Amino acid sequence: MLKIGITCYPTVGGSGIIATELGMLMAEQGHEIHFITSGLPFRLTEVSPKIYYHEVEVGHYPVFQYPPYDLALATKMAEVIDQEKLDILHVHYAMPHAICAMLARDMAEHEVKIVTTLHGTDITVLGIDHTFKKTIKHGIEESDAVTAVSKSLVNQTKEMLDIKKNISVIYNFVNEKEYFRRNLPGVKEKFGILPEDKVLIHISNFRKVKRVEDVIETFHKVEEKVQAKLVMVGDGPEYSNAMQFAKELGIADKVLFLGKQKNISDLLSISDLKLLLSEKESFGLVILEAMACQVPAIGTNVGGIPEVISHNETGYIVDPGDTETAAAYAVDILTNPSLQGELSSNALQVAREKFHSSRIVGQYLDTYKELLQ
Ligand code: GMT
Repeated sequence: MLKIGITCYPTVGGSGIIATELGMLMAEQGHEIHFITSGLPFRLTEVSPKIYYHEVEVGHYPVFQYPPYDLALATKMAEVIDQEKLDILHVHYAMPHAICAMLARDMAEHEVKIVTTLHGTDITVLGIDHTFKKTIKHGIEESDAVTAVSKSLVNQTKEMLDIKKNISVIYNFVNEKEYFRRNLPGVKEKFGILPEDKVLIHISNFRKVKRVEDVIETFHKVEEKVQAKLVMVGDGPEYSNAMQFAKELGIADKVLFLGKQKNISDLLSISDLKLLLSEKESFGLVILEAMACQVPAIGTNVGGIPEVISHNETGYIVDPGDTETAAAYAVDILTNPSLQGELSSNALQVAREKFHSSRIVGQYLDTYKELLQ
């Protein structure tokens, strides 16, 4: 039985989901899990005697121009390492969590090993900002073990930050108890979707990198040939531009903007096709969530997406911005039930084999055990 500290961004986002689900699954196996975060991780739904939550509180003293969150986190990490005698402190995101963990390791008396998981935006966005380049590189090089969620992210990290240290690939996973296709009669109707409408779905935080306008443009080309609706889930900076764009194209009545939603697997269960047309994506957890619900996906040829979608087997890969090809593939899938059936069952099989939670959790546990030998 290991004692494991976990730090992640507790708000909505793939990295927070992975960190929390990982903690809950390891707790089920008898490990003791200590979440050290600024807020209760939003996916932490399980009540378990093996799961503890240590909140990082930042005092607001008038003398500080900016609240020192990073130092408060490092202090809390050091306290938990010593009080709970942690074996492992697993941080998700190098910035700033790996750096805080280094400081905590220095301050603590009890010996702990630091594992850092890279999720993407810390490298693809912050890594190119010179202010943080050295800090991120230091956090990675001084971690006892580093993992990344795709081969593409490993290569990108090594190249951009000139890192020689070994970074292992541990893919993302989904909680199979939550993500499976349900038979939900009546749900389509509740959203004003006709039973015969095909449903395309996009889920993201609507950042610029997600290219949500391409999703809408692709859908526009699809709905000219196929009776369909587009369900847009999530919220973020591009949300209102996306709504405006759908209006300009005259398809506002066919695009449902649902904002942030909790029951993603219910929405996936009424969907026929997932679109993720980002310009940067280290993995694309939403694709895997779709695959687990038997929804094939069309994704772009960037980052880790081609490691998640097998072209021609579980969906299709297109170049970023190529909405013409994306739409042509979508029409193929939506008008050919046997193709759709084949892609859907392949998607489920790959989600259950290559990305099965027990396999991935096992790989993280092996990483910890290797460090503790
Ligand atoms: O994509 C985002 O903006 C959110 C970010 C996060 O913190 O969750 O996602 C990153 O981590 C996910 C979990 O590993 C990956 O599935 C996403 O591909 C990755 N996003 C990017 O690389 C842009």
